[in-house]
Amino acid sequence: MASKIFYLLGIIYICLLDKIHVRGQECRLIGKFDLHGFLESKGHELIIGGMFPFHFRTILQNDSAMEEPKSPKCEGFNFRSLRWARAMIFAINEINKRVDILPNITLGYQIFDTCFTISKAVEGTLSFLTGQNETHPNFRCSAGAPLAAVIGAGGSALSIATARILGLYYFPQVGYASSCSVLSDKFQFPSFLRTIASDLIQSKGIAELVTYFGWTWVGTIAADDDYGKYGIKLFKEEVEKHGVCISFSETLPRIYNKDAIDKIVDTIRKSSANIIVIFSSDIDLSSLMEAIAETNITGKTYISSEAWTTSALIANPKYFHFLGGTIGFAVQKAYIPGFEEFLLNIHPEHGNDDLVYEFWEEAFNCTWPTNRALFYTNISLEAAMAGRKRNVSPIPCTGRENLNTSHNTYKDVSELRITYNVYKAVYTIAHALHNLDICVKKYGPFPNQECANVLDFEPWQLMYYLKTAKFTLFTNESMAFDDSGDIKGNYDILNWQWKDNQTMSFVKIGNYKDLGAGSFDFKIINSSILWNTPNSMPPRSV
Ligand code: TCR
Repeated sequence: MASKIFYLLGIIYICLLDKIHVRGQECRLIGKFDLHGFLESKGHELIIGGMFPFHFRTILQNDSAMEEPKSPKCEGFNFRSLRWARAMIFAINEINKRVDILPNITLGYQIFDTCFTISKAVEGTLSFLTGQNETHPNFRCSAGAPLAAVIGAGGSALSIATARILGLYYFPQVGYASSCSVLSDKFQFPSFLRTIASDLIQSKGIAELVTYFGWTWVGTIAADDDYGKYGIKLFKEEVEKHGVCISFSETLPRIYNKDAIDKIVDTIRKSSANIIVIFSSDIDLSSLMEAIAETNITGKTYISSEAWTTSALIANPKYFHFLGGTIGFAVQKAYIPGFEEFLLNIHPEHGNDDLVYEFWEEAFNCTWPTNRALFYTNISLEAAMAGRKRNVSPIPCTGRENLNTSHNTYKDVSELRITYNVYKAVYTIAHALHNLDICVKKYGPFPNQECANVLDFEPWQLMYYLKTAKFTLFTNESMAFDDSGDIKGNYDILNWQWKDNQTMSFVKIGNYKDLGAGSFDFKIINSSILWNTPNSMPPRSV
């Protein structure tokens, strides 16, 4: 029964591999937010793991064979992914307060930073599964309570790498942004499910859009990862069936390379194709956009894949003159009641968490002395700055900076799409655990009609309940997974229209929905499209 003990929930354990000790031992806390939420413990605890790209990249380190290799540090703070992680915590808090889902279980979380790199994601996965000196997976005891499932790992390349490891143990993983079609292959990724549809559907949709407007000559650009390459491959296969020709196919460099970017810009300039389809994350695309902005290339219409359709990084005023009129696919969005207040309720003084300090410093362009105690003893800013690796602002943070008046992607709740997928992933796991918990003795799904025990189950037992999970979200949207662990694709088609010189608005001009059995609902409202062409008419690309 629910115990009446109140205690502080919401400790986010972001543990480094070299520091993590599982089996209930010490786990170095480098992230701890949300210390102001008091929740009634419902009794036993289960942990959900999470992986998010809080940083854009790892810092390249000098290779030295003379010392023990260290896990690289990361840089480039990613506001958007902090919002995703906070959505995970928000959903967990919501479920913990509910009496109709898991009434006797309190969910906790353990979250790792993938730094947008495969190696960090793999490192996090191994930390989930093992202890410091352990070679055997130990997923029942991670972070003091049993680890039930993992959410993540973000981009497809990262999920593919981590799903191969987790799949060995049939350990449940629920992706929120990994849309690459290969992840549907259950021989390779037996324990992977996702709350985002496979790009198979999106690529078909983009192909349908291209043929709808009669464009027969298009260029393509792909990120140099599984997402970009498979997305463009499927798109090409689809359009070629309709006689569309590919004028050029370029791949974005993974690591910034000026010559490679200049070559792509040159190809775009020389090509007579006016339609350019780009499958890439916004992070990988930003250097190309930066380079195009420095040229006078206009008159092209870009077709965006879901990962950059509503990206604040790309929908930036400095790119408006050539990106207005972009058409893109986007997954369903939702307004999540209470989430905005939850996002704003973040402050470094609520817990001494490196990630929140970093967030604050980046959001307000100021420097917080190394820790709170030092701050209050008036340590000099120079002393605080010494020992910092990243560039810091010479302005000290006061703690009175106001998040309400700052502009950043973290607190922008107007386009909760991947954020909503994270929320769905948490609910999927909670519903599966709940169904496992309410199994009636002698009527269970396992051999001899056995049930599993929610306090001591095997990963494959939870997999059964995840695959069969069916529930309705507060938006009335129903969730269910097919045999590949996929959900049905349902996209908004958005058009980039600038409102003034400050903001780009993403106007819905249609939709593309998988109705099942090979049929799709494709709708476009031509009259609401803004075309960035001299005569404001649809471009021709033949
Ligand atoms: N699938 C991409 C990653 C990704 C993403 C996003 C990243 C998607 N949507 C939005 C940042 C923001 C879709 C992948 O790699 O599978």
